[in-house]
Amino acid sequence: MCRNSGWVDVEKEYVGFATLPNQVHRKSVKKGFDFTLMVAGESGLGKSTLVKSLFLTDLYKDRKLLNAEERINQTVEIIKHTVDIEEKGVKLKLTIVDTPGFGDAVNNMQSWKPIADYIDQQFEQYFRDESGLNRKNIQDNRVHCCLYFISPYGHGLRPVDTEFMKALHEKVNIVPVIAKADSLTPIEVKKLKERIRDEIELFGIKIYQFPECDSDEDDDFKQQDKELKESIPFAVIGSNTVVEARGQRVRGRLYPWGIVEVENQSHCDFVKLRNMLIRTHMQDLKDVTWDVHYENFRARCIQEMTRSVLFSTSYSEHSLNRISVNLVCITKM
Ligand SMILES: Nc1nc2c(ncn2[C@@H]2O[C@H](COP(=O)(O)OP(=O)(O)OP(=O)(O)O)[C@@H](O)[C@H]2O)c(=O)[nH]1
Ligand SMILES: [Mg+2]
Repeated sequence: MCRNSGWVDVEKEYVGFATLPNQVHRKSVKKGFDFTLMVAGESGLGKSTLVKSLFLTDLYKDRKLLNAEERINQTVEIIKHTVDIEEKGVKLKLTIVDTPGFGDAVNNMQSWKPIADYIDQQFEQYFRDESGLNRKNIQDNRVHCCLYFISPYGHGLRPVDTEFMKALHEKVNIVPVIAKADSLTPIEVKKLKERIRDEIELFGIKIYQFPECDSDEDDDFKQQDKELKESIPFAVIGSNTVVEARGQRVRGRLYPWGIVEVENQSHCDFVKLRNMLIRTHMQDLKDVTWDVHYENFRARCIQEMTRSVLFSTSYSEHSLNRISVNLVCITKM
């Protein structure tokens, strides 16, 4: 490097790699982000309403409402919606995977199966694409988070909830939510949350764990992080209507006795959930999907492939041995 080049003196203090975060930032913004959110749970708990409220987009314009008869015969059908959202020049390709009708069938104990298969299929597709020739333009459809809706009317988890979560906890980040929290008083919400948390532990269900807060974070952040962890399962309310409350137009539900505001933190945890999904933990949800769930899937695939190769090799060796034994017998005859 030339001493006269003008930037050498500066070089001692500033080589330039401090710009790396900016370079990464620019590149990511240019590329855009993607996030896949799945909603699952019993039918009618407000899944579609909530995702629409979360992302302020009408994902369900073309929805065909099923009549009562169709609902009874309805099997779990998975619908994928993709929307491109842009905010301050940052593009987000958001995919919502809705699982309507879950819990409608007479035997609900296998309702998790098509959902588990769907998640596996996305992993499988990615695994195949990743091992293929054109790895640059892989369409990544892996599910990063599954909001699991729990009924507010029960006394905790139902068998179908535990079955579902246990079948999926090794495949996807499960975030449990108490649906239609406006049907519960604050004390009931508190009790139900405690009960659900206890049952999650009792049944060994591994829901999404928020990462530990760094010790050098400021106190405000630590407090927020603590509150977030204590809010699990988030008690949510969804609404797609705008109502007038305290002189302001807000997203809420109008009842004869008053208004429930979706974005009022003293009414429900909607804002906490949205902040967690969008502002604070989107990248971590993606990282855990990559590093834990996809890695597990990949390891299982490779193990199976190795086993089948070994089996076919030993099988052919075994067959060869048998052939040579037969040949020896024939020649001896
Ligand atoms: N009280 C109350 N009602 C809600 C809430 N969210 C949605 N609803 C209502 O519940 C009904 C069902 O809502 P959906 O969003 O269609 O429920 P879903 O879980 O998507 O139902 P499926 O698609 O059949 O599985 C609608 O009448 C909604 O207006 C809520 O937070 N509180
Ligand atoms: Mg729905």
